[in-house]
Amino acid sequence: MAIDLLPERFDAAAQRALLRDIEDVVREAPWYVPRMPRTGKAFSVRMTNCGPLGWVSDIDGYRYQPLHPATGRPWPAIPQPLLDLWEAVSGVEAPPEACLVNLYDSRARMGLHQDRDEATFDAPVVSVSLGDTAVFRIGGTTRKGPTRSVRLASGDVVVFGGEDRLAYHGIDRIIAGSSTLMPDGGRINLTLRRVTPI
Ligand code: MD3
Ligand code: FE
Repeated sequence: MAIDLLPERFDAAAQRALLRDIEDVVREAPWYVPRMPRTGKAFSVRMTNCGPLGWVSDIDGYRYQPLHPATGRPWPAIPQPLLDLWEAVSGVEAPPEACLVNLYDSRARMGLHQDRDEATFDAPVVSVSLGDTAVFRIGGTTRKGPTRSVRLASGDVVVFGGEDRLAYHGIDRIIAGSSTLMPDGGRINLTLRRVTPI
């Protein structure tokens, strides 16, 4: 499987519908500021989640939990278009358990990292980009070694599985003004994941 890029998997109308679904999620589960473990330094990205489990990061560490860290309420359900996408592209029978929602303004970045807080790496991570184009970087499974740069535009879907499930990756920058989907600009990325073994 490795990396499967599906350009504009969501057309303009589907992007607007998905953005409305995410606005509903954010009303129930407001954006929070993730912080680095130990140092407490704030991320430049704002986050929320939907699904049974949500990824959170604070001074105590990274983890998945069933409740919003600020409201104490369960995360809202994953919107149906995302469940349909997972069924179509993941190759996994079981539904996703977590959908992390990342919000980037034009200055936000995400440093090179691996996603390894899940108890299983068998299922792929499925990513959906909305709004301004991101300059995404992906390398191999060690921090050193070559990387390549890929632009992720609104409506693009990427499936990261197989040997690339543990690839180092990050967001170098956001290209301001590259999309009109979000009234104030910026980018939203959705990542669908399995957290526990199937
Ligand atoms: C490759 N998000 O939430 S999505 C993250 O655009 C994250 O917000 C970025 O990295 C974003 O952890 C990149 C693409 C992505 C997501 C997960 C991956 C690529 C991945 C997991 C393994 C390999
Ligand atoms: Fe990641």
